[in-house]
Amino acid sequence: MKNPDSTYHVMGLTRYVDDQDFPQRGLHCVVFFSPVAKGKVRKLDISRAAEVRGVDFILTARDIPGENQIGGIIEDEILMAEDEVDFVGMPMAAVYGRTEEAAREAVELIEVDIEEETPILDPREAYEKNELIAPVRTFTLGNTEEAIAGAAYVARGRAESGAQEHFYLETQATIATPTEEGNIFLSTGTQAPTSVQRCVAKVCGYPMNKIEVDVRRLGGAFGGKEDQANTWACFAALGAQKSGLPCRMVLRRSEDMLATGKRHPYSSDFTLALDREGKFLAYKAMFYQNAGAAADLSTSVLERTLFHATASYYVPHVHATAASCRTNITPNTAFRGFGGPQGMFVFEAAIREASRVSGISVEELQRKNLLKTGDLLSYGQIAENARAERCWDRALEKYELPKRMKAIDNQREKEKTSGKLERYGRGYALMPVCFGISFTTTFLNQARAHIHVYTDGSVGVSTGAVEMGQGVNHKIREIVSESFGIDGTHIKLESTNTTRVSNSSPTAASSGADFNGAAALMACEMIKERLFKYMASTLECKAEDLSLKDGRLYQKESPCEESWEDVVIQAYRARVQLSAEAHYSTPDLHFDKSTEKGHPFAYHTYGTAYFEAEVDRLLGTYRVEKAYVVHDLGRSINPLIDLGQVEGGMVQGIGWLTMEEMRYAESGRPLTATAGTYKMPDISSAPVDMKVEFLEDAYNDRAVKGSKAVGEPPFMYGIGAYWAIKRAAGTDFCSYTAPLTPERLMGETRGNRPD
Ligand code: QUE
Ligand code: MOS
Repeated sequence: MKNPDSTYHVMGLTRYVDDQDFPQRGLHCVVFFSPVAKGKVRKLDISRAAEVRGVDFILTARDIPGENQIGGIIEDEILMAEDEVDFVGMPMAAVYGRTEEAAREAVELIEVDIEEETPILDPREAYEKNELIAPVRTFTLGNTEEAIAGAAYVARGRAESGAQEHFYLETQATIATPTEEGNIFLSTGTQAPTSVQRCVAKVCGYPMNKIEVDVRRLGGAFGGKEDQANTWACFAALGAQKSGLPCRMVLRRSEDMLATGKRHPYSSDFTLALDREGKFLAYKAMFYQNAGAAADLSTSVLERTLFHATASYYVPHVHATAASCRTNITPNTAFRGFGGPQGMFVFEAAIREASRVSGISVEELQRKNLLKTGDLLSYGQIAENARAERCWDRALEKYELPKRMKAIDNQREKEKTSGKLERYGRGYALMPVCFGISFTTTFLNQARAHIHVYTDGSVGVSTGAVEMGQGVNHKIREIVSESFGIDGTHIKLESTNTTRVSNSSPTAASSGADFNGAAALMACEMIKERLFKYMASTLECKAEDLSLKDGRLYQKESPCEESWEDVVIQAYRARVQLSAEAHYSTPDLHFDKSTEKGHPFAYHTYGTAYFEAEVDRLLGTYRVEKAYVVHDLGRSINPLIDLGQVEGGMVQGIGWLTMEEMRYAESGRPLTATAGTYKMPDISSAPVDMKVEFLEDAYNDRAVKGSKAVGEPPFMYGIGAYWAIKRAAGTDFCSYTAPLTPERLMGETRGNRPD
């Protein structure tokens, strides 16, 4: 079934937050950001700004009626600075004007005097100074030291991965409208409507029931609107609360890039021990996460790094420690993969180092150690129905990879023997992915759906899922359409609204369709059961014999007189309830943080990607030419949507490790916080030749209708592109540092390590 959203997107008819009509009398909020990364606030003078024509009022920390506190997991983040500033881009004051221009003019006139202190930018330095967001965590399995002592080869090294800007097309945006009795309605761009509701209530000093959050759709999010939408919703709400007028808060691109958190940079140490045949024996790792100035979701991100520390491989002895380190940059946040990519990147680096010290090829090490069904993971869960080997082997066969790899190896051999380097070098890499599906915070694995069948047979569906371009609404439409046996055009996906579906988890962790789709299916079943019971009584047949298909009622295999619409109106007249609410919670999940063991994931998603890259060794430029993937999606609910997720995720992953570089001056000021200074991957950086096969015969009995979650896992394929480029340049074993920008690659080919 075609996703109707695609038509509206292409025609430019889709409406985002700032496309709504905004009343002329409404206020526009513009925030004043700290220009300093760390220091004591001596003076914050808003007097000149307040005199600007068209400015109604300016709020600072002490004007907040509720709490100046927006921390979600840990209460360590304030909305506006008080006596100190912790990062460049920290909100210090909010100006509310009759026009955006007036508010911007006023912001320029705010004066601050900040006693500057030396900021901490490096997570290792923060760790040394004991600047930790939370106590370190360690996952252990077996006896690592003993295994390392008895190993044939031991590889040691260090790996670095960088930040990543989400670059959602729609910047952070909220319109807050006061309704009666001081209540506030927020139309906002968030992945977590309940989180916005809770946060705004706290800052406004209200109970949650006075705040209604409504989300139609987002123009992209990628994790960047999970916790970080709260801040901007609070500013809009505060303005509406104080003035009684609608209030609009929409960030400019440069403000968004300056003030919102990114993917966490990591600096990591690894030790990988193997036996003579190349079997992994033990893995030791220490991860230093650059959390930024406050916790945000960092501790959960850190946890996922540990869950994915050994990537797609079985390692019998593991000792992985991770520290969330407080620094003076924007609090970093969720970003597709949520710490998983950072962990897996380090392990893939360890494999390269292991290949260097053992002389065993990277691909042999990878294939030999892939997870198998029954393998025990460091966190106590056993890999069930592991499809790592199936995906790998299928990729080799389907894309004739041994032949391809051989041809590239031959060029390299020729260069080695002749001692003459060609200008253009080619390289390949395989990247297996295994990603655990579920929120690792167990209680978040729940969702609700509310379905109305109207008397004309049309259907309205509300869930806690937020549509952000990933197609979750359409997947749910497909599920409802199949269950009721009616065409998708009769089914409307309502906005995500906290008054219709409450206490929703963020749409995150790749599980929006899993949970909300399952809840929607349950609600459909409840309504169907009532309809069949009633129709069985009028038709004098058994309810079990009735079904709905092609817009019609069926008794056993034969169509009845009654269409779907007839059934609905007859049931209504017989006073049958035509609405249902259902609650889904993922079964069998548990995790004990005191032992770091349990069963945190409903299942794992697997896949393998093969990359070929070409490097111009003279210029340091490169192209990722081929990306061939075999991905396990279970039984896809909508293959076209899933294909888009796999391709898009992969390109985003390539961007993270190759061209996207967030740089900071020593003062802590970001140097690349504009669209003009930060290089995003685009259509021309996508692999020219991209092929994706979904693993066949791959039904998954742990998610709705046999499907598998798709959002995050493909991101990590991008790691393979990094290694393909390095091999093409002949620097595969030289400095495991990302992003691999052309200038870094040049440095590496010249033998100097820029880092
Ligand atoms: C992927 C994940 C998680 C996630 C987001 C992802 C995850 C998780 C959370 C989380 C935890 C606590 C919160 C919250 C979200 O988010 O595992 O809002 O308060 O626990 O993209 O795996
Ligand atoms: Mo998350 S990184 O919002 O799935």
